[in-house]
Amino acid sequence: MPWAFPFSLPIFLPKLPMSDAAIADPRPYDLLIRQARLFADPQLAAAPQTETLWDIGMRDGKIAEIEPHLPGPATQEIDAQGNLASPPLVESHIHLDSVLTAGQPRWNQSGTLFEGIEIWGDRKQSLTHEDVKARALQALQLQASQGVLHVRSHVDVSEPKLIALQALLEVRAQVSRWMDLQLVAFPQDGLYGASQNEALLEEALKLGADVVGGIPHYELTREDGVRSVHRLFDLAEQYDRPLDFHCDEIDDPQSRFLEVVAACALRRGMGDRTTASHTTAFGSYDNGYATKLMGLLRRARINFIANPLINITLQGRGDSYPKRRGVTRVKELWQAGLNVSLGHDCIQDPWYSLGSGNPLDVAHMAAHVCQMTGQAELEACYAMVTRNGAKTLGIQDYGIYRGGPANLVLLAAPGPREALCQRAIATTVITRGHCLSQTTLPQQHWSPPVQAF
Ligand code: 17E
Ligand code: FE2
Repeated sequence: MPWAFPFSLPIFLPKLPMSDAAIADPRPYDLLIRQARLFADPQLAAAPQTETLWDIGMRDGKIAEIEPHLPGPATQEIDAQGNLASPPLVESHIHLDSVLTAGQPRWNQSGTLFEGIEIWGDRKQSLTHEDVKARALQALQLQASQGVLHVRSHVDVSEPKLIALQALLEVRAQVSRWMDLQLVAFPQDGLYGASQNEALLEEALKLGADVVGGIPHYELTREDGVRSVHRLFDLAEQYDRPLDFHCDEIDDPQSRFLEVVAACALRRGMGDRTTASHTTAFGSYDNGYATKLMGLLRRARINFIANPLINITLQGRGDSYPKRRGVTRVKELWQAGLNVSLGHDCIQDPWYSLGSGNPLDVAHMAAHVCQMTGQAELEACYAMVTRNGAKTLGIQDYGIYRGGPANLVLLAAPGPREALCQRAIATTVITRGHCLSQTTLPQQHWSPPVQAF
C-alpha cells in the first residue's frame, strides 16, 4: 500500500439532494467551481473519479459544499469543463535565497555542487535585503501561478548578517494571505565549517525559522558530520522544530549520514518530524548495505525529498561510463511505504541554470530518472508533488473536502498522468476561497494545405 495516507481527514461523502449545510446557510457562495473532476479520495489517493463531475461551493475561505449540482447563487462562478480540481501543488524543497541568480558573478562551469557552493559564497557577499525579497517574491509568484500554495525553503544561515533570513521572514509574512511558506535554517557552509555558524543557526531559530537544517556530508570531517546531526536534533528538541537535512548529497558511497539521521529520529521518536533531502549517495550504495539501511528507514519512518532536476545534473560529473543517475532510491522507498516527495531545489541559480518553478516538471523528470512510468507509478509521482509534500511539511488540513480550506488548482487535464504528460497549465489557482491566478490556454490555429505544391 505505497500510497496509504497515515493521518485522517474527514471523508468526503456526496449527499443528495442538498445537504443540511446548504439549507442552513442561505448566503451566496463567494466562489462556485462548476463541473470539476475530483480525486476519489479527498486526500488524493490514486486515480480521479472518472464518472461524476462536481460543483464546489466556497464561502468564508472554506469549502462549503461539494455536490454534482449546486444551485447557487454565487458571487463568482468558474467552469472547470471536466478538468481536474487538485489539492494545491506542494514545493517541499527550494532555496529561495539563491533563486534567479544564475550567472552571478559567474556561471558554473563544472556543473558540480561544490562549484555551486563556491559561486554562491561569492554571490552572497553582495546580498541585500531588497535583492533577496524581490527575487524570492518573483519565484513564489511564478510557483503560485502554477498551482503551488505550500512551500518549504532553505535559507543559508552561514552568512554573518543573516540578510537572507531577515528578508525571507518578511516575505513569509507578506505572502501569508495566499501562500504557506516555511523557512529552514540551513548552514550551507557547515555547522562547524566556521566558528560562528553554530551560533548563527541558533539565532535563526530564535528569529523564527520554522525548521532546523543541516549538511553533514559537507562538514570538514566525518566526525564533525555525525556531531552536527546530534547537535541539530538537540536544537530541534529545544526549540520544538522539525528537521530537514541536506543529507549525503554526494556521489561518495562512503557518505553514510542517512543512517545517523534515521537512528537519531528513531531514538528520539521524531521520525515524522524528520526529513532527509537529496540522499543521492543512497543511489551509489551497494545493495548489501542498502538493504540493511532500508530496514532502519522502515523503523524510523522519516520523510524523504528527492530533487531529480538538480541531482541528475549535479551528480555523476566525475563518472565516465557507465554514468550514475545520482538520484536516491525513490521507487524503492515508495515501494517500502515511506513518505517521499519531490522538490524543485533551484530556479536559475549557481547550481542549476534552468527551472520553470513548475512541480509538474519535477515529477515528469522523476518519472524518467526513477523509471516510474507505470500507471500507479505515475500517480505516485503526482502524489509526490502534492499530498506527500503536504505530509512532510506537516500540513494538517490538506485536501478537497467539505469544511476544508478552499485551496485548489484547476489543471487543464482530466487526471494526474495527463497532467504530467502535458505539464498541464494551471488555469485557475484558488487560495482561501480567493481566485489568485488565472491563465488562459494558448490558442492554436491549424490549417493544413488544401493542395500539394
Ligand atoms: N546547496 C546545497 O548544498 N545543495 C543544493 N542542491 C543546493 C544548494 C541547490
Ligand atoms: Fe537543496
